[in-house]
Amino acid sequence: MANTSTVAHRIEQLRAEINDYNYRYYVLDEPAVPDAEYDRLFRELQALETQYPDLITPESPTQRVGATGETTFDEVVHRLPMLSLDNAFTDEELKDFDRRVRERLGTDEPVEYVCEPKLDGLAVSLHYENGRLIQAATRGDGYAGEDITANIRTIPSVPLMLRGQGYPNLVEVRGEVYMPRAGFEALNRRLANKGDKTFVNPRNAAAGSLRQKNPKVTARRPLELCGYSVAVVDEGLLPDNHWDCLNLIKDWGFRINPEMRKASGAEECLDAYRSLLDKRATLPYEIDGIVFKVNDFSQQRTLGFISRAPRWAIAQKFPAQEELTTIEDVEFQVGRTGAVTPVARLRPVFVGGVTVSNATLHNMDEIARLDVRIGDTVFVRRAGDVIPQVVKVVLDKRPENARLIERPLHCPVCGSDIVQIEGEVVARCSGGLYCAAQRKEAIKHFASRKAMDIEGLGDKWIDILVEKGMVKTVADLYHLTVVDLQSLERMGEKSARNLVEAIAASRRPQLWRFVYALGIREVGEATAKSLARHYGTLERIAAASDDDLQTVQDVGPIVAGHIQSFFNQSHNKETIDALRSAGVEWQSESVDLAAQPLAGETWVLTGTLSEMTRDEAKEKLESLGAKVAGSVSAKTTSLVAGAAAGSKLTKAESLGVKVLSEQEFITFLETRQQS
Ligand code: 5U1
Repeated sequence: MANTSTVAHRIEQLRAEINDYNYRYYVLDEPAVPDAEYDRLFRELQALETQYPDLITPESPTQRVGATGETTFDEVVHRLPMLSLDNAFTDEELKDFDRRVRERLGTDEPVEYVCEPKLDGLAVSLHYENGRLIQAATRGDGYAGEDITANIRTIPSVPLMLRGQGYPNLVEVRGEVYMPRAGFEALNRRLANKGDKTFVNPRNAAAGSLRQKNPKVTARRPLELCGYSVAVVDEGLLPDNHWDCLNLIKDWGFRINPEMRKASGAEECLDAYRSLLDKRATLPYEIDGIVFKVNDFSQQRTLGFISRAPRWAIAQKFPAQEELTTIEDVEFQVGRTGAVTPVARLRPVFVGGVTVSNATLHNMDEIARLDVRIGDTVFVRRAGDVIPQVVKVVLDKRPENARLIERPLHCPVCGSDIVQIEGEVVARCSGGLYCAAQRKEAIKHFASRKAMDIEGLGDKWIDILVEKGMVKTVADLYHLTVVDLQSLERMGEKSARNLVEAIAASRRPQLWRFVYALGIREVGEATAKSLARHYGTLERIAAASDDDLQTVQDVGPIVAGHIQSFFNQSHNKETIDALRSAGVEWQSESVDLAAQPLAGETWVLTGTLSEMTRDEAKEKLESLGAKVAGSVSAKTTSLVAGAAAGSKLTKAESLGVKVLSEQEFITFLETRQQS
């Protein structure tokens, strides 16, 4: 490229294109180009800017990191204080708030509110002059915060330059910086692998990331910004209500929360609270409540402020996801593969909406990393559907008689030695199937819903059958008689008959279920399906070489090793033979992948299905060769939308993905299964 004006033009073109792709990705949640294409454009821009450094501007998307040096943390006095929010902890408190609002406005009519998720992050203020980001500050004490401009610039969803032309010359946008769950978990894994301290929750991780002096460190942290209000504005007009204002800042390039909605009166606010609470665990970020704001700005002005909080807004809180409790004891449990896991017995505590009295401590390395002892006061965290975790010890509260946790030398169930192979974090009981715990767990796994699906054979019955010596291996299940079962306490004739019938009904499983039921280490449902589809018969899986196994989807060297060692052990071969002799006949599968009607397609299921369960729908699709994914992307072939489908449906529609109602899906399956 010869002359500078052609180069300048190309640079402008690239910046506009990259900014647009960023906007679509971070604000609209609609990626418009594959990552590779984005990277190509970005590298082209970087190369041109390296060649022509005079053409670099601070707003260029290549200049997020380091362009303004180190973070200064200088004091920034807010031109308008950054207020806090009053809280409502009950429905009654929310209704009282709404009643006060109507009294002050002198109206009996329902008031219109905007309901927004309250993100669990940090409030920040961003100043733009002639569209350019000139300063970013933390909330601080509400009156003055700290200058974090260099750090904020590294967050990809923060516009360095506002979009369009219609923005005021001077404007302050406020919002929340937060760390999405997936990024938080990946960051903590990374820190733990390096032996560094991990963060207790995404909020602390976001705060720690913004507190960095070196913006390069912040740039490596997966932060996002969501805008929620406009504060100081010069020479520009804003809409007359909050809802339109949020949509306006979206046009300027800010991400706003896609879950926000309007509500008329307190009852609709409470509906919004309940539906957001239901959705909480499925959101990709953490929220600690919902904020209700009077929509109309003139009504907001009439209502005014009281001390440091507006009278026109309130946050209704969700149950806390972290609480303090004490570790009363630590026990060691033995799993299906002999893994010995320390489990903390806790003083029961209500956290994340349930009462928690146990939490896994994973392994001895984790105990050392947390420096946890019996008697300690700890933070317990339960976010979404995640199992409760001990995330931090409060050292100041450690009692003098706190006891160190020692790994037992012998299995607490069978007394065999516990061994820990060098380089492995997990310690295992060496008792194998001699150990009742391992036998019990292996049988529970074999009978479970996703494996052989033996209805009525719950964990309690398996415990009893193993303890009484009636079942030693999974094959013994198929020899149980009604008379045997009736001898058990609280097992009537009808239940015994039902159970024998349920066991008999499991005799012809699909191959993948049988492979999964065998309990081979690290062979989960998806890997079992891949193996069954790839090899078609159990004999072929058992005979496959290490290299060949690694050509199967999801199978790497470790899993291939586990599969081979499983089939090489004589007691496993004996169990498979015994199952065959007991009449269990697993079904071979077609291995002609290309012949499967949905081969190469990716489907997503969302909403509530009424005619079948999600698992049944997934199984049907997979049996036709489709992959079933958990989220919608440009790669999705079709989406099945059941009742009350939400954001996945919206995303699929915006990406032009084919959408089928449940009825259309059933018709589709019928035609496919006939053909
Ligand atoms: N979504 C949202 N979070 N949040 C926090 N809106 C919002 N508004 C706030 C705060 C502190 O304050 C204004 C109502 C003043």
